[in-house]
Amino acid sequence: MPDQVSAAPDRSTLRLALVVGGLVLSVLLGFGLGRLNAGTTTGAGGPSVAVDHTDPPGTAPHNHGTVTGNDQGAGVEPGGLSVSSAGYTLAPLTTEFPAGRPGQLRFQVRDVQRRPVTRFAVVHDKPMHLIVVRRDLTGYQHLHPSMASDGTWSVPLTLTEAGAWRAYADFTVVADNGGQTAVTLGVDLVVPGGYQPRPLPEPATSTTVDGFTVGYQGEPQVGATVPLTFRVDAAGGAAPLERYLGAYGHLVALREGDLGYLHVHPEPELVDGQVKFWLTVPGSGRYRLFLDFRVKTEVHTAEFTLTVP
Ligand SMILES: [Cu+2]
Repeated sequence: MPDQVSAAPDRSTLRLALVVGGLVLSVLLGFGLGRLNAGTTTGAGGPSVAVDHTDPPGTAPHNHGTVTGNDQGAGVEPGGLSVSSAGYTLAPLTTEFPAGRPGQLRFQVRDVQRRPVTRFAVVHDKPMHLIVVRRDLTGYQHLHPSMASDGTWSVPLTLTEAGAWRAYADFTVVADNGGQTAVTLGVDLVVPGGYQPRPLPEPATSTTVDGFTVGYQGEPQVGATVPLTFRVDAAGGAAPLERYLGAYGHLVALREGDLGYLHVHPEPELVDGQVKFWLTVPGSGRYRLFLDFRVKTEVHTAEFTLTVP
């Protein structure tokens, strides 16, 4: 699998392992924690949930690229809150888009010497995952830009309505020594015009999209890693889910208020036909969940509002 481009554990992984058990477990979320923790406990059972407060914000939740095939990682902060983290800076070439007109988002990831980065690890089938959402959490898009040899990424992008939008670049850099650093950086894009923000929909554990009914079970709570199990039904019963980007589902949670970014991945196989994630939320509040799933080669996104008490 492309996920397995990652080689030996890197320094941050080892550091995570070293601090296990010693530090506060006010964990954010884990990637694939289910492989380490068979139960519904606080997630103290594996190195992936160790929290190192010296980690640069935004890096720890995205260590899924650093361990072979394991998607391990957890962090103390959501990603995407900063344009610069772990020595890498997200540099968009344009940030203004006309409402509803097809455009092109171009950007580079630059290192501390301001050189464009050109070596990225393939994680979940892609070297770059780009999430775009308006600041009222509408208009979600999950895109995969392509990179020119000079390190400039580009992707067609249409921002339908006026307002401030958030773009997240979720990637893993490969350093000259082979070490890998997973980072999610965020930057605002702007669409001039009259902004009509929409209120966040009421919390619900079931929704419909493109003729599918999607629901989940599980009760996320602060400081605990809990399972979240999604079921997708079509008219005739359970929908035949297909792998998309190497997994049966991709879940992004965005926090209301600061748009902190949590990217969670499921267990590698379906569980009773359902997609099972392990989620740890950083604090109480409201989140918008975006579940990408694929049926008959088409990708759909189900959205839920989640309130964490
Ligand atoms: Cu992606």
